[in-house]
Amino acid sequence: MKLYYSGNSPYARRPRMAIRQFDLMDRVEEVDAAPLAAPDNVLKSYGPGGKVPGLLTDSGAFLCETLVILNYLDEVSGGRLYPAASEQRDFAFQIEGVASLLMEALYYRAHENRREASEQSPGFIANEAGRAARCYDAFEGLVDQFVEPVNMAHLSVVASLGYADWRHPGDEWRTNRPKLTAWFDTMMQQPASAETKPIF
Ligand SMILES: N[C@@H](CCC(=O)N[C@@H](CS)C(=O)NCC(=O)O)C(=O)O
Repeated sequence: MKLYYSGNSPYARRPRMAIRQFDLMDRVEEVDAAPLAAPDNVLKSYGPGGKVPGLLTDSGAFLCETLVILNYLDEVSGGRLYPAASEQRDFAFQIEGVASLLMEALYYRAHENRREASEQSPGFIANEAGRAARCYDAFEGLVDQFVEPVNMAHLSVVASLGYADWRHPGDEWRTNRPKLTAWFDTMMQQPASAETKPIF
């Protein structure tokens, strides 16, 4: 299998963390697909999206969308990415859903921020900033329940918060969120987090 990624992509970071945390390094080869904007980028030959992450399976299917890829890797790993017990599994999916929507809110706000001032929508930026703040608060409220062993939802939270550090330092998500801050610092000591953190 081949996992197409680009260096600082927060979305691609999630399957990259998964293959490290859940011992899939010998099953999945990582391929750096940058620069994504190149007209002849290989991703466009595999499907219409042209985005990372993308997973080329051993049967030749090309999977796009982070959550689809993580679901596939969970199967490949024999169910190691998420808890087996239904209550814990449901909770992990709840957390991962919030991590995903946080990442999306951060991603589109970052793009909006980079547009010419005359093209920006202050309303859009404020709405997405508010959504992100609610996600940070939700995690601060739930982090006591992020118990060992590490699962994919935990890694997705780390990826989203790491992306906030890179693209939205002004959010200062650590302020008044001491439990989330301490948990994040501990998680960053794990190889899956440390080896994939964005460089900026
Ligand atoms: N919904 C997608 C989003 C993936 C995404 O937006 N990836 C960005 C990099 S972080 C990308 O490939 N951008 C290239 C482009 O927009 O052409 C997912 O969950 O995987």
